[in-house]
Amino acid sequence: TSARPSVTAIVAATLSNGIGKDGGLPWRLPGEMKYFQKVTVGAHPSAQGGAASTQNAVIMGRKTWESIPTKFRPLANRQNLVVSRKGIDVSSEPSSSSHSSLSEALSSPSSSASQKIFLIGGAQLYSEALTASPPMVDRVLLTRITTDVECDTFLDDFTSRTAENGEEGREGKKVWRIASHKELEEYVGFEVKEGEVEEKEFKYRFEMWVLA
Ligand code: FOL
Repeated sequence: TSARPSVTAIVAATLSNGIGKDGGLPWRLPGEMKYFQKVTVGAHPSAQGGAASTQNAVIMGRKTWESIPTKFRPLANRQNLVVSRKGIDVSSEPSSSSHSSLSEALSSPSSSASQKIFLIGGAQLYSEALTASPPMVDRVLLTRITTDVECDTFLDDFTSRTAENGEEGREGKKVWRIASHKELEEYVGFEVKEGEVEEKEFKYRFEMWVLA
């Protein structure tokens, strides 16, 4: 009967909801990756190297864990929770733990002790969390990549489940709405470029969606 923790998904997706290709990201965008790092570590300077309980948690599936370059793994200054049905041996990794399901990860002490909890992928976990009723995430930090690029892995199309699309009505059923840029900045705790960002041959914009 413990309360569901508030969980934020963070993801970069094309207009076709493409998020991955060949087991990795379809692009290399250092500026966008810096945004991911800054958001998930937290603007709070004391989070850097601070006690585990003052850090944020990042929850990810086993394939996403394996997709992170070994030199960046575990993601620094964050509690890393890896979901794998079979279990994965992360016992030699600092700040890392293995969990048999998303709900098990969410109810673990490393989540409860964390400041903010981020779901960082991949497609299987995003889909499980977004299609559950009620959804297991109540906020999505979506970087919308408006340049077309080939992908073989896709995000559940949660943004079409809005009041405008007739998903409302039934009492208490929550729908997704896009937050204002100011709300996004208040949530992440730092200034974020508004509107179209250009990096290499790509264009994207930072969005936040909330369940309301
Ligand atoms: N969300 C967003 N907005 N962009 C992403 O690229 C993204 N990627 C994932 C999940 N959510 C995302 C999953 N994939 C690293 C690599 C892959 C990855 C997530 C993180 C990674 O190496 N991160 C380092 C930064 C490394 C660098 O500076 O290049 C980190 O410390 O966060």
